[in-house]
Amino acid sequence: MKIAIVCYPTFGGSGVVATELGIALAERGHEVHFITYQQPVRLGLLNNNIHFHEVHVPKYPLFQYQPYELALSSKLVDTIKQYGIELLHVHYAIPHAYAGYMAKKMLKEEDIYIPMITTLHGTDITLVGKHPFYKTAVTFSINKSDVVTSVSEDLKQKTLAIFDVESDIEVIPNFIDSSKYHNGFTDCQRSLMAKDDEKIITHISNFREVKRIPDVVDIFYRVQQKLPAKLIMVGEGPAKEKAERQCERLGIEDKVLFLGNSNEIDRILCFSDLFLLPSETESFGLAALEAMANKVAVVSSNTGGIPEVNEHGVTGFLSDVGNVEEMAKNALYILEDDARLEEFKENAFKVSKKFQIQNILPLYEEVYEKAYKSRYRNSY
Ligand code: GMT
Repeated sequence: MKIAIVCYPTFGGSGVVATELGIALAERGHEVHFITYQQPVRLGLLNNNIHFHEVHVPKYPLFQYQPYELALSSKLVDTIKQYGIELLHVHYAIPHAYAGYMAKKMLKEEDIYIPMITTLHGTDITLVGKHPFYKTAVTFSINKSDVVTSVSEDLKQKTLAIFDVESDIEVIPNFIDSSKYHNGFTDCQRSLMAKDDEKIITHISNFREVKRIPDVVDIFYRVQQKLPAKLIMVGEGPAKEKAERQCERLGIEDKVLFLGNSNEIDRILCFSDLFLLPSETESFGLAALEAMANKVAVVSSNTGGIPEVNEHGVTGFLSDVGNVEEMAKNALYILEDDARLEEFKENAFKVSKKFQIQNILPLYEEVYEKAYKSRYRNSY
């Protein structure tokens, strides 16, 4: 099938999922066209089955805001026509589903019927999407999608509660491709990061407020008072600088490494013992799943879809948002006994297998088939 994928090309979870999905579809023989404003960061080399089309938004002095949706929908129409694309899959409702619907409408004028799948990822619903300034348009674009998928049951329920959704929502969880994680790197050099007796705790995110970065530092501060440990912070975002200052204030700056964005998170997770995800809201928690696939136990909040990934007492522990005292206690419980730590790590790995790409990809292919078959009956 010829599939166009629209996503954010950045390090955010939705962009990562869209990119990995596109790569996997291409490996299965589909022709995949990424359409976005920049080559997705997780996308490596392009080939016969993987194409990238950049959306350009020309600057004009009159515009206070560049009309990205307009440029995107034009690009979609042109690319779909040029390559005979059969299906459009947009990741993150805002503004992709809206632009996708416009493209679908324009193409219909030329008797081209293209089904649109919208995958909801989280903040497009729980934070941004429900804002009264966006809600009407987001509801409209969800209802005009031919298939709507959400990355967790929790996100599905929240979408149904917040929006007046007429269409059914299929839950297709996020996935990992563990063939990409070797975990036996000959260069998994833990000694570069920490001393032998130190445990390594990791956090990976885009350092936005919703991730509760101060809680990550606070939990680590409590843990390192009881056992030798290092904290590795991976990612960039608005909350990073404040976290650096918080570490200085607490006098733990020599125990915390801020690595910035990385395309090699498996190398970092390879020497990590514990992953922290104390988020305010999290529709799924892809970073936690990636940690688990690399045999890393998880201490997290119990918000949103995280309980669908991190199993309490099995792969790690879950606490109420903001309960840093309990999260630190749970982290210590896992870390202070080597045999117990090993058990949590193994469990994390085992549970992550449920989310193997081989199990999830056919679910997407199924909805593609369904949407394609009913393309003439779709909503316009
Ligand atoms: O919050 C992020 O890390 C980025 C955001 C995005 O849309 O790029 O992530 C959301 O989508 C991910 C992939 O489906 C989920 O794993 C994250 O839980 C979700 N983030 C939130 O709900 C806050």
